[in-house]
Amino acid sequence: MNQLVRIVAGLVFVVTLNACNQQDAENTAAAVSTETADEFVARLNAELVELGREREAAEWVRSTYITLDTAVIASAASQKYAKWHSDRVKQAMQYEGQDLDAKTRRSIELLKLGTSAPSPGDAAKRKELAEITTDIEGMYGAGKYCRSENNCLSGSELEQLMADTRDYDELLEYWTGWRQIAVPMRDKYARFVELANEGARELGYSDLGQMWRSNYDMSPADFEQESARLWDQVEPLYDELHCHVRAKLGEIYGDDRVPQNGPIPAHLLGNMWAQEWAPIYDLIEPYPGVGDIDVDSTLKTKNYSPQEMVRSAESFYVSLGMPRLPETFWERSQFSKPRDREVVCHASAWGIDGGKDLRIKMCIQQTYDELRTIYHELGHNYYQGAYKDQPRLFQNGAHDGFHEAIGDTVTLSMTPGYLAEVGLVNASGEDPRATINRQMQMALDSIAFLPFGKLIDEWRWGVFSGQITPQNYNEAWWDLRTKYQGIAPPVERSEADFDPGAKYHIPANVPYSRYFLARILQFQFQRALCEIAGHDGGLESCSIYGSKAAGEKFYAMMASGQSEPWQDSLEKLTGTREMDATAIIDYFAPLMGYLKEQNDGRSCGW
Ligand code: X8Z
Ligand code: ZN
Repeated sequence: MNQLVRIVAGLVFVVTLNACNQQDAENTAAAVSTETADEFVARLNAELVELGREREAAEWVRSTYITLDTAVIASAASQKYAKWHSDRVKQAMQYEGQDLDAKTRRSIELLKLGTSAPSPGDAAKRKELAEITTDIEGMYGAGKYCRSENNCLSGSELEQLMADTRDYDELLEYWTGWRQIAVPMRDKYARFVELANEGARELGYSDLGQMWRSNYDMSPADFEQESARLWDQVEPLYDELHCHVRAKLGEIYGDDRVPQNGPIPAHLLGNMWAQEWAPIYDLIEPYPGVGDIDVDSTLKTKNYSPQEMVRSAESFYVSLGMPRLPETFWERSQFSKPRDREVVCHASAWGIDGGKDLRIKMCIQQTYDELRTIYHELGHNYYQGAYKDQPRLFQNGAHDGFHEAIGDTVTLSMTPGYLAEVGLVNASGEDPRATINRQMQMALDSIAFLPFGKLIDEWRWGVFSGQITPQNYNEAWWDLRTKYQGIAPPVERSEADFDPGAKYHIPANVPYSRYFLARILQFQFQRALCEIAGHDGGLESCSIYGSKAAGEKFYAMMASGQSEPWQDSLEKLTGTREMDATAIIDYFAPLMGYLKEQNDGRSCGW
């Protein structure tokens, strides 16, 4: 049997492929009582190695070829893993209360947490859950909005149009059009919640949200507080950015469409979900034309191929002393959207065969946004490669936010200096106005993202705990969107809609707090790495490109995987055991000065 840790859009879950049939699992179950806990853990790790291949192959084929048949294959593989998981968690209970070695105890705890959708023990329910999860992710992947009979747009095409279009009504059409794909998911999602909650309760959690919050080496209640604390730290940055962007959009679309004392219409921010706003940089650019940061046009003029864009990211990691990607990465990855079939375009990185068979799955377009996503995805692949010698149960990020933060950290080093060095922009001289321009471009992604990153799981925590019910799914969603992001739906929504389902991570059931944590950790990592690299000057001007010393320390942390509490890993790299937003605050200090000046006299808030 063999196990794989797969990261799908950042989702890291222990995926097992059962080479043995149910009979085998039961036979082994009968034999466990004589096993010591250490022997049991050794067996789990060995079984996981064995289990991996079939499930991973099924998942890969399903994601790169969405058909009825691949749904059958993927859901069968998922059921096998779920059965193995329930059996082994039950067996593990016999070690409760025993005095165990710390690594053994951790392994057993991680076994329990090794799925984001635990199945009930009942076989019929297990089947139902596997079919629903496969089905709704497929509905998302194959989702389309048809403007007319022969003119249908896929999710990634609509995403690009949201980034490129500035016309209010056209944007509205794409925004509402895409959300139609989620309507049929509503009932299935409600049933998914019931089943996965039942699975979580069988594992001893009060609901699935509590189980998700248990994966951070602290109590679920402490984690909730921790994420609230981090949000409090960064909220003032967001408020300034929101205020300024709203004013600019008001100038463009008119104050009747963008009221200057209320939330921003959600379709005007350059992104289908208003989660990252860099595409509207052209509308917000503080000093027009100062400093060349137009990577999009270089990619187009030089006609970069998807492979060349990926090579550029690989070269960055190699410059830190990390290995080249294996030849099989180039043979087996999906870089472009196939013309003849449906695929899940949402970017993901795969560490198949315990990190020996690395792949990405993307539908790469020639844009700077996509280039940064590639650097992000390779962060996952390099992490997977770095911890490949750990036992399977430890082959994971220190916590899931670490997994997201590796590539995010690297993107901070894509400074104008770096981009000029690799020929993606022209070299520009020192000009403080160029710094503000670049910071604005970055803040439109990094800072704009923070409330979104926070609220997605807050909605799900409410859904899983029963505080949010199917009768108010959509209303609760928009309440959180308005509370945190200060945005509002541009047309009336109702409970006939299911807007959460139009965001990939909901139908794909990928926990989202990881991205919120990563957007804070990346700056903390960067501060530590820049110090090691001997950077002189403000954090915003630091690129660790070419620093073997920084790379070595980074890779050492990555190689630990999830073998120790994340606080230990963080301390080794940064000298502190706490996640902390002061680095992001320091980083954007120059921009904050500019924003405060601009917002002077405006009335902010919504
Ligand atoms: O899902 C992703 C990555 C895959 S791990 C492309 N991200 C989140 C999203 O797209 O919503 C990266 C940023 C946040
Ligand atoms: Zn990711």
